[in-house]
Amino acid sequence: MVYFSDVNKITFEGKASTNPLAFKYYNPTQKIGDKTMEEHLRFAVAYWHTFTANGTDPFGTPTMFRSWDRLKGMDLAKARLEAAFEFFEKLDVPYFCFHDVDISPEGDTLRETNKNLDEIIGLTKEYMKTSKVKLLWNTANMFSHPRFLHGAATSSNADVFAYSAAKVKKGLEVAKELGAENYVFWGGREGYETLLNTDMGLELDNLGRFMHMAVDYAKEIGFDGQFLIEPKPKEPTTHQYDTDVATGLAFLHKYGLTEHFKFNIEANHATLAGHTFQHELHTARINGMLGSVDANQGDPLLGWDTDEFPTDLYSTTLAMYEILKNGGLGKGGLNFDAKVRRPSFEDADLFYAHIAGMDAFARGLQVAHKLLEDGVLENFIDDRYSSFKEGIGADIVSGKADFHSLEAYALENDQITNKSGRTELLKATLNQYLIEA
Ligand code: XUL
Ligand code: CO
Repeated sequence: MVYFSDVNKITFEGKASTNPLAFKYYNPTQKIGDKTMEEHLRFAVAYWHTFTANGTDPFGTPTMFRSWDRLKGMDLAKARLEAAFEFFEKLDVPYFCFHDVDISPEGDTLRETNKNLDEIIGLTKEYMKTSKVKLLWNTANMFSHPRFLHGAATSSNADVFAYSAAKVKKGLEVAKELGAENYVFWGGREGYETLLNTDMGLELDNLGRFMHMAVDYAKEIGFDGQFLIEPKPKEPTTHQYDTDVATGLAFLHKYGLTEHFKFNIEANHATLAGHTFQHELHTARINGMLGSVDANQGDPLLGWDTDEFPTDLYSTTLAMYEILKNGGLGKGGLNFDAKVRRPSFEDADLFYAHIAGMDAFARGLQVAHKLLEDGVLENFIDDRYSSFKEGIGADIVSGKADFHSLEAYALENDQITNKSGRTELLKATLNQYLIEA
């Protein structure tokens, strides 16, 4: 059946278009440098926000009633899947992402849950045969069900650790079956509320053990997708263990896991951690750990994870700048971990929201490419650090200098001159590029 009968395939019409159901900047076949926009951006639709969310918030009941919502259980899951593939094709996205429970209902037992999942994954595989859409990543939801109230791999209850292992084992089998390019670990309730009842050392050791088991099992079944950790500082727990990229890196180093993981950076998680989106992408990039992106944005006035569609050009431009500097995202992509606002309850809003996000990143890509082509920031930064290219600076970088030679140098050169950092000039130049590039 057809679910979005009012919408035809979304095409690129260019910036002069007034058609709300058309791309103004995202032109999948347009080349930017050596790759097409589609290859650079690798957009993915998030199953949970687009096909299962219903507008519920802590103060109100659902506002969104989709045509498939009249069904229940497996019938609902099957209808959603059909609607999802229609949506992917009309939006012309190359990827999608899901949690196990978004795509298939939980049963009364783990056996029944797995049986449901097998049936839905079989159907998904059929749809994927005739569609160009591929699985960017899947993951296990180990935060919604009450059994996870103390966490999953960091629960105080070993039975929950075992259950979680079974969920991720199944998730990796699904990833292999559907040819997922990545597998994501967002530590939904891996954290704590109070140290009055928490053995943080044991919980983190257990998380390290859990990740090693996952790595071993992926190897055993021959799943060669990229493992991704998605940092977030808080919500739902007060202290999420994978706080930000730097904290995640320390965890991976401590438990000897760095070679098996990269990061999935979410914009709204970055800002919740008190960082910019660019900071998190940059930190991952300079450590060779930038894997994928959950493309959304937060509301600077609200202190929680609002998961809005990304429309802030400043942020998408600087994000694409980091991604281009990274040489692309490899197996990763830009997943819209974003939901339409509660009053945007009509089906058409799902399209408008994705078009807004895709155009914002396409434009960001164009501007970032031009900035790099012209060496605007590169040349400035290169010059700013030029003192490390010769003389005493070169000695510092090469390891030739020590405190003795540096003291001798400083005693002869204590009349230091500095150069301006030119923050305002650079911001004005960035604005020029945003407006005109
Ligand atoms: C939650 C979040 C998740 C992960 C996948 O804040 O971002 O949806 O992306 O579990
Ligand atoms: Co996310």
